[in-house]
Amino acid sequence: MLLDDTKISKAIINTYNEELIEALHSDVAIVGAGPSGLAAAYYLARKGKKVAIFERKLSIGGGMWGGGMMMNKAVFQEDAKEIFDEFNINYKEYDQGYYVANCVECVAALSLKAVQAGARIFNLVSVEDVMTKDDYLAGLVLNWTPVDTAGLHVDPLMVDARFVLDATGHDAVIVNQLVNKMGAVLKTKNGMPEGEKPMWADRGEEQVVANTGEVYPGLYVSGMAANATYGGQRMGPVFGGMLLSGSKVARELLERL
Ligand code: 48F
Repeated sequence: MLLDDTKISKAIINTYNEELIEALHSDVAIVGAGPSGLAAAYYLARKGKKVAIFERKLSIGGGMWGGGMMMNKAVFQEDAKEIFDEFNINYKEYDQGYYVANCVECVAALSLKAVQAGARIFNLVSVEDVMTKDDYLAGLVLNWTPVDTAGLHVDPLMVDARFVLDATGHDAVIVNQLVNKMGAVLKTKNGMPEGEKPMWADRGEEQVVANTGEVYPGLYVSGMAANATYGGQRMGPVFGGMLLSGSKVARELLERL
């Protein structure tokens, strides 16, 4: 059978466009396909919620590929074991309460489960701005990442969502946009992003779960973005808290949806 070259193009263009049009209105728009965003996407999509993830890089998985200092092993603790089991990720017990998994398997499993549950991932798409209505976060402003990289002056497109999840890691990009652009008052102690505190794995892991939640009407934070917003410690190459945070934010969002 002869393959028609332009039919290949048409298949890509039509299918992608259908998905992008679907993503104009989501239950939850997730910014960042790191471990916390992917875990949240899976738990939401598996309950039938409409989830779109926007990831600025070509690759998804955020900081999980690199383990610790590029040694691609993910350490996690007892509390997170149940979630690693849910994603069918293999691991070994290194010592009592310390488990080690392969980072490549982790990212692959998180992505596969999220996508097969129905979440749509748009990679190479950067969230460059937020969309507000009165005093709630109503949606996101998107552009192709290469537009930014090339410094092109190209206007974006907009999507809306019942809720937005900032899962952008250390930079807490959406939280900071909201504060810098419109002086939004957050649910933090002083109404501002508190900034991430130094390394303390044990405390950071507890805080990342405690800090996960709604930070402004319509906007939730998870993962490292939650600690950057609420002034939690960093925890470095231990990943249990990221998945626990993703699962917690999904539970809270499911109660609201
Ligand atoms: O940083 P990242 O992996 O976030 P996370 O889920 O996990 C943190 C850990 O990887 C690690 C750690 C563990 O102990 O501390 O750092 O909190 O993933 C964040 C993703 O968001 C994307 C970014 O490319 C990355 O894949 N991202 C950041 N800004 C934007 C964005 C943006 N403006 N638009 C779209 N994606």
